[in-house]
Amino acid sequence: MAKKREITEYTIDPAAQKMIIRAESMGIGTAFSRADNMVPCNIGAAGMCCKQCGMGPCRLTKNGDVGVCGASMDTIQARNLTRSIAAGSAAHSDHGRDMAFTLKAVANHETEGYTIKDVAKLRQVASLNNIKVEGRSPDEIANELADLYISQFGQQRGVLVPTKRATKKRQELWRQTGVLPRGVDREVVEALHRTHIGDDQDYAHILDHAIRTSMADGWGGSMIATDISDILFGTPAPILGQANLGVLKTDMVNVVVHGHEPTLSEMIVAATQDPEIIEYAHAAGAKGIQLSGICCTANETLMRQGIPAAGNFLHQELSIMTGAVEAMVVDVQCIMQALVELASHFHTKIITTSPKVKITGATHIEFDEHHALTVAKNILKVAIDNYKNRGEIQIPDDKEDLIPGFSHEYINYMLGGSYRASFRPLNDAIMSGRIRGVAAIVGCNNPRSKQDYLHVKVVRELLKQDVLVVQTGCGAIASAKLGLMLGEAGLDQVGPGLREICETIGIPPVLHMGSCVDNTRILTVLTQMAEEGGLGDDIDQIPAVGLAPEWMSEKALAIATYCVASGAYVIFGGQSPIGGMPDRVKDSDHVLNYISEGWEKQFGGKLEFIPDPEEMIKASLAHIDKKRAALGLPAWDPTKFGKSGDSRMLELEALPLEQRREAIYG
Ligand code: NFS
Repeated sequence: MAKKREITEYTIDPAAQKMIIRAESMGIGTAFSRADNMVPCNIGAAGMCCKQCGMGPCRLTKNGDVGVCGASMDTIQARNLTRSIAAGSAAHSDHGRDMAFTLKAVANHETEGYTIKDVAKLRQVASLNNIKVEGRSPDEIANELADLYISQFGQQRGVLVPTKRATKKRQELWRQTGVLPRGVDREVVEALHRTHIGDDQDYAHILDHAIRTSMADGWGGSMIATDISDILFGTPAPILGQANLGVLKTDMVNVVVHGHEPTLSEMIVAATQDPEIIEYAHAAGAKGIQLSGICCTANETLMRQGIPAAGNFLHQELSIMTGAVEAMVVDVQCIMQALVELASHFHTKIITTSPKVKITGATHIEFDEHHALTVAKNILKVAIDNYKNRGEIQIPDDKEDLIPGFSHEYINYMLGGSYRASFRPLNDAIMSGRIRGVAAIVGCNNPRSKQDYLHVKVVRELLKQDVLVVQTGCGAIASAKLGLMLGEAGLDQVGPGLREICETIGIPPVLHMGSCVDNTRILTVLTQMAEEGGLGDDIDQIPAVGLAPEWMSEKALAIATYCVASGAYVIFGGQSPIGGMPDRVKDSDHVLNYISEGWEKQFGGKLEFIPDPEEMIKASLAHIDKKRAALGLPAWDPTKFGKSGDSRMLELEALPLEQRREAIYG
């Protein structure tokens, strides 16, 4: 039975609540109301339905049921999960491929508007890949690097080159378990082949290929995407930004960029600064152009340019509900088809730009890197021309400042400065127990759970327990909207040991590390922590955990799987897509157990689905403490720390002079 939830059950974000109320008063549906009306199929939701061929769909609902071809529950669940992981890996990796083509075109001066912004990163990445840098121009280096990276997608034999950045031990483990990815496309194609009717039928064997497919993403396409984005647009470093719908402006042309690939959004950023465009906006009666982002496009432009984020996944419709958006410009991934119908109630133009993504009823202005700046300017002119059509607007005033931009290079630098950049201080802080462990809290919003609630609940609780939090994707925007990413703003809510570290280094307790493809930055940080020493010799020994409390996309499943392959314990909230119905159907939990215990035996990492946030937090802390104990580190003790840093300074300042001297000099 469909059940309508209260507004406060939809989201904890006050800006979102206001826009949902507006939608309801206008009789407009949103993902929240559609989720209420759409009762999910419980058999499909548990991964117990196979629709891979025309003899079905086969729904296995009783003990011993098999499909028409004889496929067992285990095989069907393994196929379903593997296909999702293949789709997620394909999406990230195709993004990486486009970045590689753009790098090639930039190196050959075939593009308009792009340059190689970060030559230092180009040289560093080239050196990592044994490409000669001495005595060569950036274009020459970029040409060779682009060729190498383009070749990774169609490579048939050998090993993807980014896998060589893992620890030696991990590479050896991958070799022994036979999961080293050979080529990005090859692994995705093989995943689809193996899960076709009548192919691979041993569920463990299918799932081990799911590992290899996901690695083609994390240690392949996504890592390539991050490398090239940094080379072309600059490696992120801390910068001031803002987040939430309050960033939209009443007296400016609001253009919202939504999707994933920074090639388009970076050029739109550049075009907004063009005098001709600014003049065009003034002539239309606007004070200028206010650019903001949604989803990972928001993260890309926020991290590098400080362009404000209008919100995360569930804000795409809500930003249009303000009535103040002249154009929403989208490229690929996480774009709801509902946008066009929703926009028809307002003046907003939905502009698709990718040759891969068209939406019926949207305006298509195809993006082409060879004329990037011209296309970006044309898009902005369409938005400006639309300013006069604005009706009644309602922009919530909710917004928060934040400091994003914590690339792995910057984290390394901030810990030791230019001359002794190193992960040593972070490792030391974990070893001493000031920092209990590290949690990467990432992933989507899902309208089936209260927007941002699980993200923020888990983040807040782990911070209190001295766990340093790093974030990407829509999870990062959730914390940004709540003000947890601004220097000392969140520090009164964190444990004493973690507070000391944040005060000493001058960082927020929650570090924004970028978009979802930038989860590869987290792999890099963990690898460098392992190599630094003191925390074991591989990722699976580090007191760390990965969480995606509100996941919904297949990309999230791909990320989870490559993190497991890398040795991480990954916890997802919500429902498992292969959860089975162990209470009703005996043995419908083999796959669920295999991706947990089975993968842990092989890779030291595991994937689990834990819907209850309290249990999620408990499991995270138990894992962190177990890893601390295995390393022989002191058990976490919150009473030991907090007597240094800013809090100690404040205490001393409050003392009379004599006592202060006494306290300092003894
Ligand atoms: Ni990630 Fe980015 Fe957000 Fe989920 Fe979608 S935007 S790639 S998939 S919804 S975190």
